[in-house]
Amino acid sequence: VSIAVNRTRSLDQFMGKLEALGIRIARPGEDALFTAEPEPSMVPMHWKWSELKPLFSDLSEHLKLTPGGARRTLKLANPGLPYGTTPTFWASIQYILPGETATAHRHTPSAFRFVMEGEGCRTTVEGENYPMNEGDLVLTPSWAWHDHVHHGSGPMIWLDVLDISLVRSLNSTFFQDYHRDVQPINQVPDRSYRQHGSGLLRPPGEPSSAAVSPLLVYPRSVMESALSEAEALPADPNDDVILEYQNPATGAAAMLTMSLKAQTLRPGFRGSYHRHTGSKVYWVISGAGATTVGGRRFEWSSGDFLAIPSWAPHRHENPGHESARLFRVDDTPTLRAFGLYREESLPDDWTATRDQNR
Ligand code: GTQ
Ligand code: FE2
Repeated sequence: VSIAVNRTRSLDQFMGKLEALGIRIARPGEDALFTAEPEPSMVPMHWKWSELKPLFSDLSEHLKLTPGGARRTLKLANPGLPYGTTPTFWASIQYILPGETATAHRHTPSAFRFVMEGEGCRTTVEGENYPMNEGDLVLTPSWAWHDHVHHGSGPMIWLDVLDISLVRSLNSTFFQDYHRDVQPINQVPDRSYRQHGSGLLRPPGEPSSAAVSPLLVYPRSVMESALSEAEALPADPNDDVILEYQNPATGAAAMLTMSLKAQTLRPGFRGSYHRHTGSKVYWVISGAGATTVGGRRFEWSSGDFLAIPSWAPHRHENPGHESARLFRVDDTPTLRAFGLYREESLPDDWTATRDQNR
């Protein structure tokens, strides 16, 4: 809805006066306050593992890990955004070599790591020390001290995601370096897992009232057995077999701003077209398949990343003969917190009935 404003000299003078006062009025031809539907500037992206993997040897030449909290990462950038993989988060791939240390620091953006390749690295979060092995998820809550120390024998590669575009747009970034390279490790080094790791039983007493998950690590074996149990449930029409990593104390998403999910697309699965508000990134744990976003079909395989903007119609398929497993991060907890989450299913022929301007 645009307001008719006649452009005259007296209007130009009036607007000049307003500008000096820090005031604006509707101007001829300017963008309306509202769009009928989300019109994201973020574009769908597909990063292929075959193109990413060869970058790491050059990256480690150019970027040395030094004290001061630096990290060696490839950041997945979106050409439609000035900052971030999506409007709410940055996804990066962290690469760390045997003997290296990513020194201790803390920041208000929350983070998680999902281990892609390698073994033998350990991360310390608020004094709790956890191994990082393939398929493990480790949380770094807001303002928690964290460092990563690699004593293994080969390179380690993991997915890091921080809700940093959201925190930055809210002007709420704080950062501190720890006074030493690494934190001392607590007497019980993996307390959160020992207390809450079963997800079924916990030490007696009042449940934790904190909204932040009391559990810092979600091992691969638990994710895999939960997904295989879920295969006997009715399939999800969009996502086949899908589970969300939860805060075991509340049943809510494991993080406040982002939802982390693991899913299996069984052979022959063809999902429905649908769309929802909020942005998401997939990492292909194993297998291969295809996702159509808008009118574009992305054929992905093990190790690839896919980013899908808000409200873009999309559907997943696994035309092959083996299961595909995906890890996904989206910002639905943020959207839900503000009452902005919406989703809808679309008919298979939605392209025939709707504008094709995506
Ligand atoms: O490992 O602490 O990808 O602080 C970006 C910022 C990783 C980390 C990133 C970070 C980290
Ligand atoms: Fe960090």
